[in-house]
Amino acid sequence: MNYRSDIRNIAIIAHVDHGKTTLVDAMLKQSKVFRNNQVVGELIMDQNALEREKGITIMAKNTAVVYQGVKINIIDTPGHADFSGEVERVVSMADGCLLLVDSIEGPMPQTKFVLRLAMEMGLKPIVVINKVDRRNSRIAEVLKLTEDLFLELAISADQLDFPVLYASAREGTAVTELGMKGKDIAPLFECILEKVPPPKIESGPFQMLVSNLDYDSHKGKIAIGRIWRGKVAPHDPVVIVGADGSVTHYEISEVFTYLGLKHLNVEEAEAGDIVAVTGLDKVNIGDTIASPEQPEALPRIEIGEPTVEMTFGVNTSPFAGREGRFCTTRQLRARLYRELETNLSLRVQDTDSPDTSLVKGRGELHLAILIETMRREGYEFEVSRPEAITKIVDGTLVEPVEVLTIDTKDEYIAVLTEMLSKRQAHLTDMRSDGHDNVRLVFHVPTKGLIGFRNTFSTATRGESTMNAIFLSYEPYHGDIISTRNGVLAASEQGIAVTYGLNNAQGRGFTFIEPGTLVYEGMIVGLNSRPKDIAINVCKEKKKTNIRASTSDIAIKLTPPIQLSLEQAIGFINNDELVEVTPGNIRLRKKLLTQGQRLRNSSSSRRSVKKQLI
Ligand SMILES: Nc1nc2c(ncn2[C@@H]2O[C@H](COP(=O)(O)OP(=O)(O)OP(=O)(O)O)[C@@H](O)[C@H]2O)c(=O)[nH]1
Ligand SMILES: [Mg+2]
Repeated sequence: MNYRSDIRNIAIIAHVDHGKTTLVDAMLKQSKVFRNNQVVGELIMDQNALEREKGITIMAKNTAVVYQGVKINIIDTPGHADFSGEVERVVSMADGCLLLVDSIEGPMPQTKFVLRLAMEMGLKPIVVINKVDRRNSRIAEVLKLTEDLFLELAISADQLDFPVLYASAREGTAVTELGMKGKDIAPLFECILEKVPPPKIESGPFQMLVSNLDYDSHKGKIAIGRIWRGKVAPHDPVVIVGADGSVTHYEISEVFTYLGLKHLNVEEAEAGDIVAVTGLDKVNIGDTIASPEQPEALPRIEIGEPTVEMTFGVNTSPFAGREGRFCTTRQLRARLYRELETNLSLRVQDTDSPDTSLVKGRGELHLAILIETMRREGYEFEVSRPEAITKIVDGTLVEPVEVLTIDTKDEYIAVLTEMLSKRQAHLTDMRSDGHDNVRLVFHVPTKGLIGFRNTFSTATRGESTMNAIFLSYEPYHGDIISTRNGVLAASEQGIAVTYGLNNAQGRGFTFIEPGTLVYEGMIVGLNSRPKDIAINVCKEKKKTNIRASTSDIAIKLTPPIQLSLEQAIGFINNDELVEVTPGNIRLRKKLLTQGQRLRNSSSSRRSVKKQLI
């Protein structure tokens, strides 16, 4: 077996926000892949608009730098648990990983998840304790906790022998000994060159596993992956071995490798390298591209199952078709099925209704990102409340349960514990740092977490963080009764005015500004009581000839609560929908008129009575 000493392949893995993308910035900047006057900014790899807005990585991406003549292929991965499928998809390309751990937060549940994955793949780990510049960092303790995690997860003894670096990704420095003054990121490069094994090369006919897909309007589909065997060059004949074992013949158009943010056209690429190839319009992630001489498939990538589902349906509101470019069932279905090509942990299923598809993902955020992406592309549709996915295992109904980690202040312990116990959570750990900060760990069914983030932020005044990650399937714990109040639903179509909204504010909170177009059954606010009520927010003040003493006093409305998309999908109940268009996010009752809603509730009461008899 030969090795390629001129290449190293590494994946950067960690819990969300521990500084992976910032560390990639530091590596790119130091390796001078940019022109001197090029303005590159921060979080360079987070190029997607939603990534930039939310400040998180959503998709795994490749880049590369050259250090002392050695090319280091780098795979940046997302840390949010909802995007774990991205990590599962790409780690097999690497031989080593940088496990980042925040110097204050320490190892988190997602740190454990990604480290386990890396261990199973046999990657050589390098631990990077990051953000050592932060005041209050507790480096020694965090290192000890990280070592404990390795003891728990290591599969072989040599995995316990890992180097540790201390970095400030933001300042672009890393050192090998605590207390040393950091100068640059070179110690990290040195460590990668020394400790990460160079890729093995198998000689023989070409073979590559497709780990990612990209699109280019001129070049078409771009298949990205690692070459495991042989070489590839433009115009080579190849076959694609598909999921069902089918073999399709193609010719490669172009071959690219990575350097910084550039794709470099190359004449030839060889085993051990990570490349992008074009010309294969039917290729999918997980397929093997191979020489026709030896068309053998590599093991397909295994991706964890989705845990939440919601329906995506054609927009049925009275305003349907006004704002979207793509509004039909056919366009919506085609878009959802296209998403499956790259979004591996997503599932789409047809339902009894031809206008509605069931979409399953790894969490509320996973689905919310898809909804936001589609709405920006010009799609218009309606979605239902997310539900946890239950299934029957050995005759028993089971549901997903998650580990919820909350970092908060002592004063919020009581309120959080009470809120969560209503959601069937139980506390499994509580640690205080003696300075008013506390970490609470709960086990909670996924259904109990839906919509929890909204109430969590309000209850802790935005001063706390929460992270949840799938733990296991457990026997169904029973339904959770919604504790949300009723809604204020518009009673007729028109334009909301101050007078009408002021009346609504007498009943609860409102969600819309004066001047907003509303339709009957659209949710315009939250009632302060449990029942829904219909209210006419378009009602103007009656004009009279008599001058009342108060008539000159202008009505001052309380500013409305404006729900973001994620808040909206966490807010609605089962008999409600979120209408999503490029211009608006509206909440609505499924049944629009009050008459329909009353009939429905009395008929459902009758059917319950019947069951009881
Ligand atoms: N003080 C300090 N802040 C840092 C450091 N590294 C990263 N940060 C900050 O931490 C935040 C998260 O950094 P990212 O690089 O986006 O983290 P990430 O791990 O890529 O996050 P995801 O991709 O969403 O999982 C940003 O505000 C960074 O500026 C560091 O070394 N010191
Ligand atoms: Mg990132």
